[in-house]
Amino acid sequence: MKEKIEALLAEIDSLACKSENEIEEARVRLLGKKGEITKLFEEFRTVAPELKKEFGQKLNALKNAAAAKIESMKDSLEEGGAVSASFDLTKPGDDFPLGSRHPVSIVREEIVEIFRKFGYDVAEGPEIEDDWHVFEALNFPPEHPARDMQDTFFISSSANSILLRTHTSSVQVRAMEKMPLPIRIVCPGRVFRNEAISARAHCIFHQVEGLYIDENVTFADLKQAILLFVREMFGADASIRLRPSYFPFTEPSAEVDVSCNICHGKGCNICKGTGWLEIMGCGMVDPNVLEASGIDSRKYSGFAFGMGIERIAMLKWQVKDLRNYFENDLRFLKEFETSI
Ligand code: 2U9
Repeated sequence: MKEKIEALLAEIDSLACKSENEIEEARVRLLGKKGEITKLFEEFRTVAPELKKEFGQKLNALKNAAAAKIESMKDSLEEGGAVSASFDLTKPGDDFPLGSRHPVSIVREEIVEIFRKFGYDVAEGPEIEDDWHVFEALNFPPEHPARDMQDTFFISSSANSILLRTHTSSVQVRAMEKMPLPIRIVCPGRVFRNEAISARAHCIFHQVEGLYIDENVTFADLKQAILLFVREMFGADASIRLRPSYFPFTEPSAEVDVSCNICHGKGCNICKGTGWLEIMGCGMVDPNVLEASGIDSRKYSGFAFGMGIERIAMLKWQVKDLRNYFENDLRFLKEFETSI
C-alpha cells in the first residue's frame, strides 16, 4: 500500500491537464467511486490495527493532494493557464455598466463641502430618537402640533417617547451636550414626517442643518454665512433676502430666499413670477435651547439654519415631482450620470 500511495503522489504531482475534460477524467480516475484512491480507502479496512494510524494519515494526505491539484488545474484553466483553442485572448472585455450618484447625494456633498471649506465639522446622529432630543430640548411646547401623531412617527410612547426624528436638529442638541465650545457643525441626514406622499411632500426626506455657537455671534454673522453659502452654491451673482418667520428653537427666525437663477429676478414659472426662490430657514438659537443643553446663554450666543436637500436639488435641476427621488427609476437616475 505504501508503494501505491507514493506512486500516486508522484503521478498527481506531474499531472498537467489541458482541458476541462482531461481534469474531469483525472478526477474520476483518482477520486471517483471506483477511483484509485477510493480503492485504497477500501483496502485500508484490512490494514493491521498497529499500522492504521500511519496509513490513515498517508491516505488522507493523498486524497487532499489529489483534490487540491484538481482545483488548482481548474483555476489555472479559468485564468488562461492551459488555453483551449476556442478561447480568444485578444477579445476585448465585456462592458461593465457604471452606476451614477443619486441626486440627493450629489447635492448633500456639495452643501457639506461648502461648509467644510468655511471651517464647519460634520456631525451625525441616530435616526431613532427620544422626545428630549427632538422636541423638549428644542423648546417645543408640550402641545406643539409637530409632536402630534399626524406629524411624527412614534415607536413607543413612554414618558420620554421613542420616535423617528422629524429634523436633524437632534444631532445639534447631542453636539451641544457633549462638544466643547465653540461649536461649528453641519448635520446632514434623513428625517421622517407622517405626511401623505405627493409631488410636493414625502414621509422621508433629507436635510442639512448647521449650528454655530461662540461668544458674540450675531445675526449679521448668520446673514453673511448664508450669503457666502448661497454664492458658492448658486453662483457669484446670487443674492438673498430674509423674511421674518417663526421656529420654536430660534429667535428671531427667518426664511431665506435666493434670487431666481432661471430668470434672474425678471419672474418666471419656476419662481412663480416673484424673482425669488425659498431655500432655507434660519435664526439665532433661542436662549432656552442653549440653557436646556447646559450652555450659559449670557456668555454664548449662536445661529442655526436648515434646508431640505430635495428642495435644493429640485431647484438645481428643475425636478417637479419629489417622488422621483425615492422610486429609483433608472431613467431618472441616469440623467445625473454627468453630474458626478
Ligand atoms: C438647534 C438650534 C436651532 C435649525 C433650523 C430651520 C431654521 C429651518 C427647515 C428648512 C426646510 C426644515 O427641511 S425643512 O423643512 N428648517 O427652517 N432649521 S433654523 O435650528 C436649530 C437646530 C438645532 C440646537
